[in-house]
Amino acid sequence: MVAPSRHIARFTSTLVLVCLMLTACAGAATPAPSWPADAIVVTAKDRQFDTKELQIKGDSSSTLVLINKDSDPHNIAIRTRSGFDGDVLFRFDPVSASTVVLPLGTLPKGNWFFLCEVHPAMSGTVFVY
Ligand SMILES: [Cu+2]
Repeated sequence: MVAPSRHIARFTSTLVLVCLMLTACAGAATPAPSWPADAIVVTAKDRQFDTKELQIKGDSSSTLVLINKDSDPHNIAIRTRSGFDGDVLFRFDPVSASTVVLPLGTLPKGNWFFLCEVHPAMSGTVFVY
């Protein structure tokens, strides 16, 4: 028969061990992405963007969020002309089935164009005001 004090000691050490394991697991988990309330959020699903027009404040740097729900890779490139013409104002490499949060920087005011470089039919206009 184990003395009650040894019982408590064993229970306490087991509890400490479980807590340490839980802490280690929580630390290893990838945190859910978060973004500012005024971020430009675009969702890609079934090879379509959920918007054809992005309205972006030109005076301050803003944040772009792409939520890609497809296993297909998608990205967003902002260019001064439609398709692959004109200058690139912003782009990032395509991602699959994930959410990316990126600083847009300060874009020049004007009417621009965006597209997915993998699926150019996924496109729209950008209004920087
Ligand atoms: Cu795409």
